[in-house]
Amino acid sequence: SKRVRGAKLTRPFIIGNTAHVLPHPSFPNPPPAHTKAWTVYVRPLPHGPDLTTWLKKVQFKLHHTYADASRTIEAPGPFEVTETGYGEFGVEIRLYFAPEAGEKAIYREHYLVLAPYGTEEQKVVMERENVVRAERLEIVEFNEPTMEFFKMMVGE
Ligand code: SLL
Repeated sequence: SKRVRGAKLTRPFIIGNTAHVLPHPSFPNPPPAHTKAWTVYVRPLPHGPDLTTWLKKVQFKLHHTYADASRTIEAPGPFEVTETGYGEFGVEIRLYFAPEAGEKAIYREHYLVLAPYGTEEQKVVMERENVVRAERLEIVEFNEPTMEFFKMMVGE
């Protein structure tokens, strides 16, 4: 499809993880060496629009110590992986776009944060509530989008 010259579409999204210390009621009978449960995710902003107009598939590549280290989540998601384990590592994340975009997948890395961080006060709250959350805002840019994709995105 023809490209819209000079146009640029940008879309924000969140990449992050939550983590809990085990034992935890939501994660019964973890393997004995596992001390944490976590979820890594690609999400819309709070109250933000759904991502699935442009995001069709997310591949999360976990540490090789996991069976089936490559986890693929198709739209409509949720684009997340929940696991238990014992250590932090970088999750390799590939975002696959709507075919109309005519764009290759993009790559991001998210290093899992499993331990409380920040100020002493922040750490105390994380420990007390037994939840660590580490998120960052990401942006995807579509430069000179195809006409077809431009119409989909503007009409969303
Ligand atoms: C560390 N460099 O040792 C890191 C590696 C790997 C974490 C962490 C696997 C769990 C399973 C798991 O937690 N791997 O056995 O399925 O801190």
